[in-house]
Amino acid sequence: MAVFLAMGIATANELINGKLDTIAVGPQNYPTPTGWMVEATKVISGTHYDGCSSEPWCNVLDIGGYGLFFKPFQGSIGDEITVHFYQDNPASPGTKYTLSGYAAGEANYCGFFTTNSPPPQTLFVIQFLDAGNSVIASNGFDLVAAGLPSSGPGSMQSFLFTTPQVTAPPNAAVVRVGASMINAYSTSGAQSFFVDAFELLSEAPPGAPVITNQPKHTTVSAGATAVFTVGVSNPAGVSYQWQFNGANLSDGGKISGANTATLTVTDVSASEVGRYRVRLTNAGGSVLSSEATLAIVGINFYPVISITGKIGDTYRVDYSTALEPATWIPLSTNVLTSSPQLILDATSPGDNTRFYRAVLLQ
Ligand SMILES: [Ca+2]
Repeated sequence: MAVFLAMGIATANELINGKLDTIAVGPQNYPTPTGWMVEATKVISGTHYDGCSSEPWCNVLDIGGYGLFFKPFQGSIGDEITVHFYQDNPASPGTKYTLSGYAAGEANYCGFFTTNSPPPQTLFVIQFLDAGNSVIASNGFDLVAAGLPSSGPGSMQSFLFTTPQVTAPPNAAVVRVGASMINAYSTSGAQSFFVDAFELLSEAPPGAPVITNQPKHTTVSAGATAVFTVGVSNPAGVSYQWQFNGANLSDGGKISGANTATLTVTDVSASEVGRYRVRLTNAGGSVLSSEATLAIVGINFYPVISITGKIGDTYRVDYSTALEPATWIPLSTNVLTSSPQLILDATSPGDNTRFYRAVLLQ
């Protein structure tokens, strides 16, 4: 296993879809990971839409997922291809970051050779942008120098690369991380480069909010209310911004408390199921909570009525929610094909109590 220097790490993965397992067709010709950007250009030909794609055979860790397949063969000497793959997240000055991820090349990948000019580069990248979206600091970590394996996707899972820790400079508003393949060109066969399963970990600066209680995974029944809370040891001057699947929430509809320590989600349905987290900010910096999932569970017990009688006879099953007085409501009419015959009451979970009777029909 090849590693960069790993430093102290404080919080959970800040990336959305860091494992690259959720994919969609965007501006590129083929599916790429959602929540991530791809910028590919060739020196002469210009913008290119097939510099990389999501593929199942370069996936690591989670069965059934995808990794990212970089395509140096789309370039040529003199018309080299450069592919930047990245995700942007909010950052605050003084926060320290490390990026880790899995990577591998194939034996003939151009990045293993330095004879061309300009030479190819194969990097993990951590950049910082200011509020105007201008890059104010750029850190590239050379994967080949760090021991990028050359045995293709099969070698990826043994090579988790972790960058040195870098600090967001003054005026940093955004941290941009990912992988870049620069000045790449076609060689012959077995020449690709792969990445998967990124984690961006941060360490907030002194004075930033300190989380003492992380939001917890929550399971409710459909239509119920879910509550997420975060605890902070230094709450003075802290502002809160809750997120759902990485996007900022605001109050309204089913959501309240989006800018407080407690987020309330009412009338939970499938569209509210997902990942919740909160960003806490004060004058000292900002910190992101770990993710808590919201799930719906419906566990119900269904009564089964057993009728013993003559095969071919017809029974109506009635139910009532009380016995004195009883108001019998027909549930089903059944011709016995066996004895006893079992009849499930799938409508029962709405009532706390039900009584049943079977009536032989003449
Ligand atoms: Ca993956």
